[in-house]
Amino acid sequence: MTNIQDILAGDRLSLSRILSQIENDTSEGRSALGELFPHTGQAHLIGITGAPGTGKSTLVNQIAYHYRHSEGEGEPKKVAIVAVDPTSPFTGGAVLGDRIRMQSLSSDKGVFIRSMATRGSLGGLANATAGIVQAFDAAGFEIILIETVGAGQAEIDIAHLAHTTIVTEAPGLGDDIQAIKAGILEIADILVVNKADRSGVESTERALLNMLKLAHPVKRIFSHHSRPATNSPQPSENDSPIWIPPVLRTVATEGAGVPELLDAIAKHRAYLQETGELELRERARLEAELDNRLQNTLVDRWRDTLKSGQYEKMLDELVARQITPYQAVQTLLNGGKLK
Ligand SMILES: Nc1nc2c(ncn2[C@@H]2O[C@H](COP(=O)(O)OP(=O)(O)OP(=O)(O)O)[C@@H](O)[C@H]2O)c(=O)[nH]1
Ligand SMILES: [Mg+2]
Repeated sequence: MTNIQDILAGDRLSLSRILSQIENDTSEGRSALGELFPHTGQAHLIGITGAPGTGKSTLVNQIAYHYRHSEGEGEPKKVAIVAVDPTSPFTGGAVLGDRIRMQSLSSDKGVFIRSMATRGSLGGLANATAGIVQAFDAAGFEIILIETVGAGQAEIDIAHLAHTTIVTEAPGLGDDIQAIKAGILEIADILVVNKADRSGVESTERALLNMLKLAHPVKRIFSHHSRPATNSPQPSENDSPIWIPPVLRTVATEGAGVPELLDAIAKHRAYLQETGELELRERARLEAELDNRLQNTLVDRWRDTLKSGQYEKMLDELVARQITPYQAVQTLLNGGKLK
């Protein structure tokens, strides 16, 4: 059995073991989460999402490295990294890009890297990720970086886990920057144009700024124009500060721009705290998890009550246009009889 005290005390082996139990949603994992949960709520959760290949993993490694090595008061922060559905091996690019730094990460006891496989339902992945993040939080990791790929519902769900969401872009991924659609821009607290060593940075930056103007209310646009663009909270007309997502440049392979990125993260956290938004996000986050788990549990329970083939039969009838989707739902919920 897991010794919860060992995990709370930061024992890596116990933590690693329980992460697998949580990921597989076993009863041991569930009961451990039950004991760990009261110890959560301390970590700053940072989501990093963006199109494939924009350099998220490399950037995440650099962010972790800088949290471990930047000069600051006190001990360096403990950092956990959760890579959700990495399409390329997590450290692949980064190890090639910056061998020495990343070696120092993998031997650093203050860093824990966990890759998650995509399996099961969307909701399942979001729940498993939420559980993993809670375990890291309870184990005393102060910074938790969550990397997801793309702009699908899974990323949006997982982004809702985070306090600060960073969306990455890279020049040359086509003028079809629409790849990051308005949906993903809405969740962005910080926009990063990575691979700033490549040509086309300016046009990518410009495209992002234009999309920001479209995505944000008039008041924000006004404020954007009337003040120098900074990433600090800015007073709006009614004097409650508003956050304008800054657009930053990085070269993740070299670490350029990463200190400024850490700065923007700190400013965003301060903004969340000062405005009370942190509590609101915390509440929304837990509500999303509650909702998600409730839906999954209800649907699972209900599926268990279906006779085998009943669902498929209903789908066949639906495809054959014999019933409507609404009728199909009614029928399934009514034990197979059309009301
Ligand atoms: N020139 C340049 N290359 C970079 C930069 N950042 C990352 N790369 C390279 O881009 C490639 C992809 O980097 P990753 O960090 O794996 O990108 P990712 O977004 O995590 O990729 P997926 O997880 O597969 O979506 C690797 O070869 C990196 O070395 C950068 O700032 N400049
Ligand atoms: Mg990656």
